[in-house]
Amino acid sequence: MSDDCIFCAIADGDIPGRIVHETDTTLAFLDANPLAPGHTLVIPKAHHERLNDTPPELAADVMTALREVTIAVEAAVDADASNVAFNNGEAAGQEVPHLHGHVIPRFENDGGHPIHAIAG
Ligand code: D5M
Repeated sequence: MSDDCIFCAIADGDIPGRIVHETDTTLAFLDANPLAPGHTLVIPKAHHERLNDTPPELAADVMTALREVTIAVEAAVDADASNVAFNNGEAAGQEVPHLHGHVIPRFENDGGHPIHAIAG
């Protein structure tokens, strides 16, 4: 838990999140500013700012959760594909300093390039 971290607050149940998946070490919830229907974030429950300072076993847990969430979200919104991405550090566009992977559903001919939108 890190004071003033909005994603820690969601993980602790102190502020609401639209939670779609949970394991002992990870949580997934809908993005508050979705770039596509079903845009979901996957976080470690423990506070780590970015991939570089996340313990390898926990990073593996996040990747496993990302895979499960990607499969479920694509099915839920009938997507054709998805962008699965991290903004890893402020200069790379990371706005919330608690590691999170984006799952952004994509559709044939959707005309968007959300990987650019999340990278700021
Ligand atoms: O992405 C940060 C993402 O976090 C951005 O897509 C909005 C989302 N966000 C911010 N606050 C919330 C809350 N409270 N619930 C759900 N989603 C939220 P980044 O990669 O850091 O630019």
